[in-house]
Amino acid sequence: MITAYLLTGSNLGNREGFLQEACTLLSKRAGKCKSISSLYETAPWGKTDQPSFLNQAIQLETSLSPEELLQALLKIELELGRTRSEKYGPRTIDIDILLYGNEIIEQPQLQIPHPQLANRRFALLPLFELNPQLVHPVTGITLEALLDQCPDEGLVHQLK
Ligand code: PH2
Ligand code: MG
Ligand code: MG
Repeated sequence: MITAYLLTGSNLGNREGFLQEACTLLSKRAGKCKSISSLYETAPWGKTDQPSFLNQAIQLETSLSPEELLQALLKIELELGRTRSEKYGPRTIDIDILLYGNEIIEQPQLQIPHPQLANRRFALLPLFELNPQLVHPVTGITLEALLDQCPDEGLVHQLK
């Protein structure tokens, strides 16, 4: 069993409903959701002229390989109405792998840790809520220091 950390996000339709559905489907197909962060209302990052996001981090205990996990996430995204048109554009659901144990994976379709993790306060804060002890597997920098150094000044508001 490996502990992976995922980030779900939605900025279209019933955002909270999509995040909940994603959790339900993850529990059925990908492993056990050991802990789930608060919901965070977050300013859109990368492409700012779109609705704000709800984001949530999930600690998942999984026996799937990273590639199997990615395939399971993509399938859930499709089932929840995800379409891909523009980079960083609006979506009903996005499920990203932030960390998979301490593994480092550099493939065209799969990069772990998530390559933008250190640049995204909307990912770092929910992750910090779940496990403040985490260390970035590539740089060895603690999550706390990553948050201190994070250049992203977008709003990240903890809801519930
Ligand atoms: N995801 C993106 C692009 N921008 N902004 C926020 N606040 N939250 C996201 O999950 C997000 C984003 C691409 O995956
Ligand atoms: Mg994403
Ligand atoms: Mg994604």
